[in-house]
Amino acid sequence: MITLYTLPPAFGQRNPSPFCLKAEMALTYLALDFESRTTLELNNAPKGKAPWLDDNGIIADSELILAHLDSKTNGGLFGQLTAEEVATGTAYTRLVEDHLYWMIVASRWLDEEWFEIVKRDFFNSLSWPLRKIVPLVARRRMRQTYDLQGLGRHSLEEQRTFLDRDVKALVARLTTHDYIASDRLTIHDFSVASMLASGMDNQPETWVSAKMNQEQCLRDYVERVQQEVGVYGRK
Ligand SMILES: N[C@@H](CCC(=O)N[C@@H](CS)C(=O)NCC(=O)O)C(=O)O
Repeated sequence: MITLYTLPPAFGQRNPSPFCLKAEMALTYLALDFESRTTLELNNAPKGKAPWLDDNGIIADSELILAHLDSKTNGGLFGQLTAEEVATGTAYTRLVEDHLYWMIVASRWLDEEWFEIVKRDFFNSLSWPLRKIVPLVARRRMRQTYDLQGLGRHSLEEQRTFLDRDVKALVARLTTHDYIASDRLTIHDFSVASMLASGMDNQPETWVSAKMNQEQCLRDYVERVQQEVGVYGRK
């Protein structure tokens, strides 16, 4: 049996991790039998991050998981794609996973009011005094990571202008195409729609959710992909 390790529900979402949701979509799309196990204990995770997969061996990282599933199913994910679909899909995937993602994380962890939700959903089950200490240590690490990534060096106003450009690029693409890589559903939609779902469906809205939710074509796209695959990030 294949086991997918993911984060537990949080922030009003069934699956708050875009990378975990993407892996879940791929497994479901391929109609593979699998079970999900949720954990917040990432210190002992194979690469310190979720998701990871146990399929007679451990595969950690959503992109590596998709590559593994593709070869396991003889090209079930990438096999039918044109070179242009792969190129466009990869470029948009990098945009959302290596740029937009960091603002989604920062809007949850580094906003003073929203950090209360992170504490409630991720750390409330810890015993005293860990409940007090662990969130502060985790948040300091998150701040350092955001700073090293580079976005964390900018003012919030400047970060909003970066978000604006990412959203404009996605809107431009998705007003002229039903899916991100072409006019049909591909593996790249699992990456992009999962990321947008994670960004949009936070309850209450973060500053990133508020911006994204203004764009009806993004909402329609996320809904279309989730419906087609039958896997939803929201509850
Ligand atoms: N490149 C990785 C990214 C995974 C990732 O960043 N996962 C987040 C949850 S959305 C995580 O586990 N973060 C914990 C940490 O960085 O300490 C993938 O595609 O799987």
